[in-house]
Amino acid sequence: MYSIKMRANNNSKHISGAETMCQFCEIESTVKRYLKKAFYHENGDIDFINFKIEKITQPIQTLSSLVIYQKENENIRSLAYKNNIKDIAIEKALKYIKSETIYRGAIILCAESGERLDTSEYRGIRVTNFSFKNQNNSSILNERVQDALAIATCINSHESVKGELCVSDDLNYTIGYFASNLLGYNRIFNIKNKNTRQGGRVIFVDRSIDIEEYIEFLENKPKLVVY
Ligand code: PML
Ligand code: MG
Repeated sequence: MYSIKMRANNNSKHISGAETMCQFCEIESTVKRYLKKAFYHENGDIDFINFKIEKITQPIQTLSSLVIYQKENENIRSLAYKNNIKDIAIEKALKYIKSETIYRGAIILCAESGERLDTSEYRGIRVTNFSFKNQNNSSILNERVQDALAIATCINSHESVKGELCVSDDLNYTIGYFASNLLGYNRIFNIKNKNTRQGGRVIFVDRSIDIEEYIEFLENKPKLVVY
């Protein structure tokens, strides 16, 4: 297996990114797919693209996918409340999501105080070295949802994680989600207005988490998410 990572910018501003793990024979088609994604992205033209392709040498950990739920009027605060994530942490998360900075990865906050615990500054922590296997051929699982579900499953598989909030930074994609190990992957419709890049991913954790070990798991441990 090989890990493939792509990120593309314009004027140093993040436009598009993608990652997966695949077999040798799938590298070419995956790179082509990612080239297309980067060069024809609704977020705009790009002037820089970076690919990283690495052979996987570590053993792959298998994770069972979170279950998907979708309700008309899902509410971020009530989902967060059920996971013991405090209002102050949600306010902080929404500030990061609505800020001008476009992070490539996730921000990690203390679920109690809202204090930021990772030190990745403007980059954010990116979940990489994962792939998704759809055993059910479920119809709502387009490529975007598969990716989001895989990332959410990896993020929420750690016992010290209380939940995650995600709002797409794609200009016109208005479905986001709140995920937790307890409540699954809850899609939230109209989480943002159209025509804005405001978005991001925030992970809420217990302060006792071994943050270095958790980040190592998210970024480097090979993970296979099975749905
Ligand atoms: C993204 O790809 O920009 C994040 C999408 C998150 C929501 C996916 C969904 O459930 O529709
Ligand atoms: Mg995006």
